[in-house]
Amino acid sequence: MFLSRIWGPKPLRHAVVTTFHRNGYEAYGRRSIESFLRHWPKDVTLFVYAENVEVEQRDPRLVVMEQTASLPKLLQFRKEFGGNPFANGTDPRGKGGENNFRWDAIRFCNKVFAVTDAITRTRNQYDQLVWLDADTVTHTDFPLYVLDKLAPRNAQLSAYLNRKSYPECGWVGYNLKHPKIPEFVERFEQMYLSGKFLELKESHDSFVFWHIVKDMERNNEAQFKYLGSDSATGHIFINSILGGYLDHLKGDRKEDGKSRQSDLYSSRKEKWWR
Ligand SMILES: [Mn+2]
Repeated sequence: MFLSRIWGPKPLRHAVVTTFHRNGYEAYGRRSIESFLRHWPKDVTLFVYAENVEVEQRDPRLVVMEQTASLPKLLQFRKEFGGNPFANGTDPRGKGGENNFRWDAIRFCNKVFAVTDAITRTRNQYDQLVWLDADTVTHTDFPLYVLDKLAPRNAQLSAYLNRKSYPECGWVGYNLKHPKIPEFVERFEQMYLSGKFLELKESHDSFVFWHIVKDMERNNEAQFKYLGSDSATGHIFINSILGGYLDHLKGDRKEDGKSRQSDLYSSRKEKWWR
């Protein structure tokens, strides 16, 4: 045990990042942070970009940043596209109607600019940065070895929950030591800032992420680690290894504080799910 600590591979250093606004903090963010502090390994840091809300928890593992002061590119994007209906839920091709999340770049770009800023900020001190949606609850102690196992390694730039269509980006692990990570950051930001998102079939963060990583994979710029399944549809997060430790309260599950039994592909043994 001690010898492997001395002579074995250096343990990975992990950080986590999330964001929420005032209502999000009250509805799920507060609980998400509390459950993180209770159940995650003691040396994992949580970075939070908080929009117009004071986070009440205090902990050495919790770093809270004020969103608008920290993310000038997010403000720039909102200023430029805030009044554009095609960045606010309207299908630029006129087929998908209005108020559809698929074309709501303004709503989901918070995640994009928070994660790109966090990658840049944490790149020198950590090995893996995990994007974790704030509408998640950690229900069971999350062991460090599982976090290590989930992490992208070597040529893998990211580890994500793939499924039949665009991935589930409630959890995305980034390999901060990958040589192409600064380029990924640049591409993710520029897809939005340049207006190129308007040319894609959909423009929420998960679709744009998918577009970039598939392109990088095709061009042999990077490899990826698949945490989901290409044949899976629906609620892949809680049906993956992550469901043993976390729940993801998608949509109206936020009101129940828990996902539904019918969200599970097959029954899970953990106490949370019984
Ligand atoms: Mn979510």
